[in-house]
Amino acid sequence: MSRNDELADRFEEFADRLEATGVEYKPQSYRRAAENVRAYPESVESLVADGGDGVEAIEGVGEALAAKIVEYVETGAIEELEELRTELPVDMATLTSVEGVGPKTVGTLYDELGVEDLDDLETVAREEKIREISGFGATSEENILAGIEFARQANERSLLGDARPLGEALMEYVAGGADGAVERCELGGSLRRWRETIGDVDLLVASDDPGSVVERFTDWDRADAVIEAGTSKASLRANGVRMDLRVVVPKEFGSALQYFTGSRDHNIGVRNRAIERDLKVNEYGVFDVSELGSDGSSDESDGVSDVDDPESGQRVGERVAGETEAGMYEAVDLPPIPPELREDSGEIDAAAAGDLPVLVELDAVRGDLHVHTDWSDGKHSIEEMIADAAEFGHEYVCITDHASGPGIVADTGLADDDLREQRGAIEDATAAVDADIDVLCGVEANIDADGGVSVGDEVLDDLDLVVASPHSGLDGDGTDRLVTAIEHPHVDVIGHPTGRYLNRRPGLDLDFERVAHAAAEHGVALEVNANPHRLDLSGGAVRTAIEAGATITVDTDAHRPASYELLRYGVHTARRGWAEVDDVLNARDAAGLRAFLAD
Ligand code: DGT
Ligand code: CA
Ligand code: CA
Ligand code: ZN
Repeated sequence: MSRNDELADRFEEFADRLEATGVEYKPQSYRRAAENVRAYPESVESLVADGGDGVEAIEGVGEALAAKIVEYVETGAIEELEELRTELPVDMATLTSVEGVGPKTVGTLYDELGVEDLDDLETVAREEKIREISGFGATSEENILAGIEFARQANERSLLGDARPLGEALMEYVAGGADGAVERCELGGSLRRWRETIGDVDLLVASDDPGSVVERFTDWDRADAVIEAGTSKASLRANGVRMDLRVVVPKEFGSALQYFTGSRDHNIGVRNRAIERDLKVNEYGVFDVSELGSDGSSDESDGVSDVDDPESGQRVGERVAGETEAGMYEAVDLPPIPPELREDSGEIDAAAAGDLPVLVELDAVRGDLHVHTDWSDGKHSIEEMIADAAEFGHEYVCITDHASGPGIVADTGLADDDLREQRGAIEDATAAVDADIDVLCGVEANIDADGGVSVGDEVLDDLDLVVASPHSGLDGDGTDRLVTAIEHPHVDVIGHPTGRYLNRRPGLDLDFERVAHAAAEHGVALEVNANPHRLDLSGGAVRTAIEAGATITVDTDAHRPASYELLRYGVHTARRGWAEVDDVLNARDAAGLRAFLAD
């Protein structure tokens, strides 16, 4: 998380707390400032360093907010926010993570029932006290109770989109130690496998001087607390995320990286292959134990072990690999397996048979087919979104503003007449932007409860591309609904097919195999929405889609130019679904894309 993101989070919390105490208008200006700070291309630190006035260059930041930014950058806290926290001692972020609980509700529940955290909320909901407060009923109480359980599981894990930048910042910092102690440095664990949520961040370092690496790690200025620090291991907490460091000697780096990348079940598969070959695999290396007794124990070591090392018994027999990860796999007669596949879902058999997929790469994606502008709920003009897509390197972009309908914020969705008018505006903007990019004219229509699409046929007929997405009624079985939308003659892409929101709501129940087969049959692409809150389709669903013969598309659903950068989360999610370049619609060139759309 960048400093701008941290500050934006503080401003959002500010807004929530003001709103909870009934303050009007002001919360809106904090939210707007939060959004602009998040999207601002320069870091607030550098703006502050340039002199206090620099931060006022950010839209929506006047004198008062500028002072708070300076205060935050200089002291790491905002006094007024601390006061608000004391006044209303509630766990705002966790409570509002319960679907259906907003800041106002948090304020009311605190005033009426003294609710401070999730446990309190659960207690009063179970005791049926919420329904007695005016404005609440039995239904909202039941919804809250259902939301609590989901929020509880969810709050334990961070989003990939938050943990990844945080992990990368830590890695860069640790690797940048001036004394050259770090020989290699990599992120491991679920972060390296690009899982959609992350329990903790694992950082692995190769060094002959673990002490100085541990010291640098624990000195990180973004750490809120050091949890523990040993001779070659340490843990800290930053932005609510636990981060583990492990330092190993360079010749064991490959085996340690393989081990700490996981998944656990994948590693068990690798270990079993090793046993069949009279080898022993662990975090220290691959060892030939054919000369040893059947229990694999031996006093012999490779010289690395010492009496202080309780694990030294793990370094037994003749060492045959460990320096590189590729060498680890080679020792058990396997090609290297990409981290995204290491989930014990057939990847070892596929690797052994020479059937590993050649996974799609970020660079292969040529365009974004799901982009919003200020015509609906985006924040930037058509022209800006086109120009920035070109700058990002895209060969084409499709403007897909929301059509009006349920689940779309009032007044932001476009009626049929607006869509007709927008077509001309997109053509004008395309002409005005001085960039070599192909612009398609599309829409994001709603999929109604019965699978109908919220835009007239005549308008749909005129558009280059139609994304249809579910935005409301996101519980219960949605299979028929999606299949009906797929069968619609004008629909080209199903956007965020399940409607899930990570850590908030699970989305539609789907017989996804049926959906995937329908999509394959009707030539409709299924989206991997790259927004880190969604990652919808999931990796598992991508795999089902591809096995059914369906095409996927990886899009950002950008509401601002900075969001084009989120594409990587979608691509790695597609890779977790074994996607190859030919499976991905927007990896085709513009002619190939248009041929798909014309079919
Ligand atoms: P997370 O942090 O919950 O998102 O998931 P991971 O996969 O990052 O798990 P973590 O941080 O507990 O451990 C990192 C890797 O280390 C894990 O993927 C596999 C390996 N590992 C950790 N503990 C064990 C263990 O008890 N047995 C085995 N076989 N591997 C382990
Ligand atoms: Ca981890
Ligand atoms: Ca860990
Ligand atoms: Zn959208």
